Formats: sequence, C-alpha cells, structure tokens
Amino acid sequence: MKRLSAYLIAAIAIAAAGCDSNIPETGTINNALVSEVVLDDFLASGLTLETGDVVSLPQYIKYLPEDATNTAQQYESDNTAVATVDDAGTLTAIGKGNCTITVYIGAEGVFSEFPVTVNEKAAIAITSLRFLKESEDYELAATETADLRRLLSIGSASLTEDATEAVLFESSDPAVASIDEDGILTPHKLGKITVTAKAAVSQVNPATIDIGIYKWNITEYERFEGDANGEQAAIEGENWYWEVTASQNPLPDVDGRNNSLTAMIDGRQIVERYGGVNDATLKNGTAFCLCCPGRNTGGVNLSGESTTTYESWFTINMKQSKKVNYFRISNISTHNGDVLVRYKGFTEILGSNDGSTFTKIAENISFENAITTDNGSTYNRETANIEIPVSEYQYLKFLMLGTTCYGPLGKTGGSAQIEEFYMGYQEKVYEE
Ligand SMILES: [Ca+2]
Repeated sequence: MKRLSAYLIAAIAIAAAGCDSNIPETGTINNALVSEVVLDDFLASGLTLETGDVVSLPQYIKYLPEDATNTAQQYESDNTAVATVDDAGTLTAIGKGNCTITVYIGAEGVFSEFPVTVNEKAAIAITSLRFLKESEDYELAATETADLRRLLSIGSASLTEDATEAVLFESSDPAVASIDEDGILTPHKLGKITVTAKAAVSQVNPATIDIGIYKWNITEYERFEGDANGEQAAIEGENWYWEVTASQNPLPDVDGRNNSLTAMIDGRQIVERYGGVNDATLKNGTAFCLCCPGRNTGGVNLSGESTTTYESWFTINMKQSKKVNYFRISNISTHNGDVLVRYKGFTEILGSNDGSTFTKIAENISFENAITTDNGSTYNRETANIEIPVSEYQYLKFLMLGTTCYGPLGKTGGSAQIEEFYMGYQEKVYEE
C-alpha cells in the first residue's frame, strides 16, 4: 500500500476543505477506508501516447476494499507539459516527454501511480504537390498579401485526413515578393518570380507557380478635344473624336437627363439625380438614355416590344481603329433608387472597321458585381475598368437583348442611363 506523507495528507485535507470537496472527513461515514488503489494492467504497465491523445482513466482504476465508501478520486501529473488530467480523470497527452500520473482515492492519501510516455504525433505524409494554376498575377497597388496555399493541391497518405506534414515555400526573389511558412505571399515591387512548394520530409516532386507582380499601364482614349485634361465638351462647336449611334432614334426625352448621342462621352456628370427639366445649358449634366423594351418612356414607346428578343444597341465610332480591352461606366448617382436605370451587362460586343460588317468580340459580359457595394444600400457610381478581350477596330457595338442587361437585382426601370462611358487599352507592366 502506498501512502502520502503526513504533510501531504494535511495539505490535501486543507485543499479539500477550502473548495467544498465531497471527500468526507476520515471516519465520519464509516470505517471502510480505502486501503489500496488498483490499476488495470493497461495503466500499470505505463501508457505510450501521441500528442493529442485522450484517455478516460476511471474505467481502469479500482480500489480495495470494494465496500469502501469514501472513494473520491484525485489525479496529479508531475509534468503538465507532457500530460494533464482533469478532475473527471480525463488524461490528455500534451507534448513529447515522460511524466508520472498519480491517482489518489479516499482521504487517507492512498495512491498508485503509472508512467506516461508521449511521442509527437506522426505527421500524415504528403504524397503529391501541385499548384492549381501555372501562373498568377497580382497588382502591386491592390495586393497586400495573397494566400498561395489555397492554390496548392496537397496529396495525403491518409484516405480520410489531410496531410499534416509541413510544406516548405520558397520565393526565387524575395525582394520582389516574399512568402512565409504558411504560403502567404507579400509583394514588394514589380517583377516576376517562381514560388516553389516542397514537402518537408517526403520525397515528392516540388510544385512551382510563376508569379507576376504588375502595375497597369493604361491608355484611355480621348472622346473629344480636351477630354484628357478633364474638360467638359462644349455645347456648340466641339471637336468630337468619337461619334455615337443608337438603336433608338429619336432617343427618349428623360427629364433632366439632357439625353443625346453625345451625352455619355461629353465629360458632363449628372448634378441632381431627381432630374427636373432639360435645359439648353446642360446645367444638370447629361446622361445617355435608352428606353427599356416593354416600356413607354420619354416619347419612345416600346411597350409592345419583346422583353426577351428586342435588340437595343449603341455603337461608338472612334474614327480610327484602336486597341481596346476595357470599358468603364459612370452612373448617374450612388443612390439605390437609381439602380433601376443602370446597365448590368452587354449581350454582345462587336467590332467593325467599316461600320457595317461586325465581328463578335465578346458575349454575355456581366458587370453586375461592379455595381453593388458591400452594404447593398448604395451603389458604385463608377465601375472599375471592366476587362474585355483585346480587339482593334474603329467601331465597337454594344448589344443588349431584351431586358437582360437592364438594371441589376431583377430591377428594371423605364430606361437605362449612362452618365459617362470610357474605353481604353491597359496592359500589365512587370518592370519599373
Ligand atoms: Ca455625360
């Protein structure tokens, strides 16, 4: 039989009294005191565990005599960095090493102990590494960090669990972009690098991905003389570089929008979103408006036209063929009430150099995501540059079939209104 020293018995008794333990004072219930703590062989021979393993101890612990009534158990680990045991007797393997677990039963200091050895949990090996893309580009000005581990496919030796073996990431030029142990890439300057991912131990082929850190070099085309200087087009006698034609002629007369074929290329923004009355000085700004099929707006009656097959379009004649790979739209306000009068996409964009024979450049271009802001109560006035396949034509035609391109979120107004429309060519630059 093992007993604590008298000093320790006293300490336990004080601790028990201090926390209202259910351990009765010796002899107050009966005289059947615990005389021996008996460990199953499972425990007595010592436990060998892996970090994270959990064992419930009480089922493996008995005491003598069997009719003892004061049988409260207490547990003690002499190294809680290796293993801990809670009040319910649940042992948890914490870290690599050896420790001794002591089990006390009753108030007499009777105990037994057993050794525990904890080993590091064996990692689940990596069996393959592959990036899901061959290359990826990040805009320097717009990227704080990028998680490349999310682009990494990691094969596991386990059928049911992910590999836990470490992946070692390496950048071919950390001055351009560094990468940390979690695969988080941080761009620092323009350039191109290769990131390699290797398994820490397993002999598998490393994965590589080419990373470009770029800035945009943007050429936006002037629509009238002075446009590049931020001027507004003159009301009379302007030197227009662009010309617009449209499927509707005349255009709907929407109050206060000063609608015309130059309204979306004149540098004049809408001042008052509620509109009012059109005016010769264009003091409320201008917006190019097309009546929505199925509606009767501003003198254009399309109420009998199909909302699925009627074709609306506008064509921009740039007067010479130009490389274009983006457009951008400025809307009449950020107010959610004006979302009704927006475009959310184009069914097709076509190009031509003679103005009559058009070739499809892109189809089903949606920019609905460029309209709604995070909170959903206001909307972006101006979209970002919306990328389209690069083309080089003099005429670009923007086609809207039925109402599919009118108004996001299923909302459609009597017209769709573009305050300003821009096009240009942008390319990624990887060197200063
Ligand atoms: Ca305008």
